Amino acid sequence: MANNRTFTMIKPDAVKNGHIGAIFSHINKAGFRIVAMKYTKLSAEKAGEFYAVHKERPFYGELVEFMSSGPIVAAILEKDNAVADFRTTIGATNPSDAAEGTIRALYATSIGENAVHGSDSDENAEIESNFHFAGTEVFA
Ligand code: 3AN
Repeated sequence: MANNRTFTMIKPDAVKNGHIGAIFSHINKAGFRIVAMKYTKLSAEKAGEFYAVHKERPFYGELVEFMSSGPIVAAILEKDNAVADFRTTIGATNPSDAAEGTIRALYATSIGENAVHGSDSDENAEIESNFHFAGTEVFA
């Protein structure tokens, strides 16, 4: 994937708290275009697979349980410098460290339930996009 796309999920906490619309509005205002989107729910098995890189971390079980606890929205976003710019738009992993006005500062409740996912590299953006959207149409 070129450096103009990233992958995001609106996590179960933000969906449950009614923030889907506000978060996508924020994403659009930050200059990203949505090129694929899906309202779905991860099984524990699928969530475990998605977060396999964190398998050895102490919070892995909690993370898998949370990410499979309710519906999510998965999306592919397009913008120049998408991965880095989206990480800036969402803010730090822990909402109490997230810069003012970022999505996590506005909508996250804790380090574990932090409202949104954003890919951390072009390579992972491609892997994560394929995880959710392989075989479905992505609009340019
Ligand atoms: P980010 O999502 O900002 O890239 P990572 O990759 O370090 O952060 O962590 C992946 C996910 O794991 C986070 N979005 C968060 O939901 C969860 N997580 C990270 N650190 C902790 C922690 N100390 N306790 C509970 N959950 C955590």
